[in-house]
Amino acid sequence: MTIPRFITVEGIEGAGKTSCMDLLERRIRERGHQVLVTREPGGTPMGEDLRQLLLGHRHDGMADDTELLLMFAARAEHLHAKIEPALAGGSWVLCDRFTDATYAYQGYGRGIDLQRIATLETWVQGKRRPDLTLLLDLPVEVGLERAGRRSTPDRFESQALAFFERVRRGYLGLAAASPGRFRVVDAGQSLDKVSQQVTAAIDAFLDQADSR
Ligand code: Z5A
Repeated sequence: MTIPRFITVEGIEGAGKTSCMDLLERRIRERGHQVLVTREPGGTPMGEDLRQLLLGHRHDGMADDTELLLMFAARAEHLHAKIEPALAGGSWVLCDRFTDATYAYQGYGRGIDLQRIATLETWVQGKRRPDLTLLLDLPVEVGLERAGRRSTPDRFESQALAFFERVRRGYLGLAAASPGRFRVVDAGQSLDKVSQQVTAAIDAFLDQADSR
């Protein structure tokens, strides 16, 4: 029997993915499991190079299809070099963003046909899908305000508010379409309250996995 061990974290900018990832990693390790912590775009030397191309301002006018294909190129390498070997070796995998981000940003945000994304998803991933996805949901203005406090905006953070509204709605639509896989966390609350929701979600998932 295959044990579900592939967990992803999603959300708009400033949703609090960093603290959520730390908490998830801790809870998984406390149960005695090995866990690979990784991110997209990135996770491999080539993926991190592609991340710089995608997030930096050197290619501000990049075509939407180029952006989409680079996301999947980085993902193909990531699956091949890290994710699949880790899962095959019995490790859990905790990934900061995955293909739901492609649907949300390139699909709902940029307006690329979702069917084209689905075709690439099957091509690159075969049957591989996350087993659990935590969606940190919060109002766009709150997320951007939190993210903006930190640094100069990257190529995505420079998008207009309406773009992020579409991304947020896209994420919520994806979660509604796959309620068995998604847990939606109200990330607009205090860090303590967000942590409580994340803890409840991962503990329930670990209980289920450990009882198999
Ligand atoms: N992207 C894409 O378009 N398509 C794809 O397929 C993939 C990705 C995979 C990089 O992702 C970009 O790639 C991303 C989508 C695109 N777009 N952007 N930008 P990323 O995940 O690396 O970048 P990010 O979303 O910008 O990460 P982020 O801004 O670091 O978000 P975060 O990790 O969710 O935020 P955080 O660092 O955890 O928190 C932000 C600040 O808020 C920080 O100061 C915290 O201390 C504070 N914070 C967090 N939680 C709270 C609460 N609850 N209350 C108060 N303050 C808080």
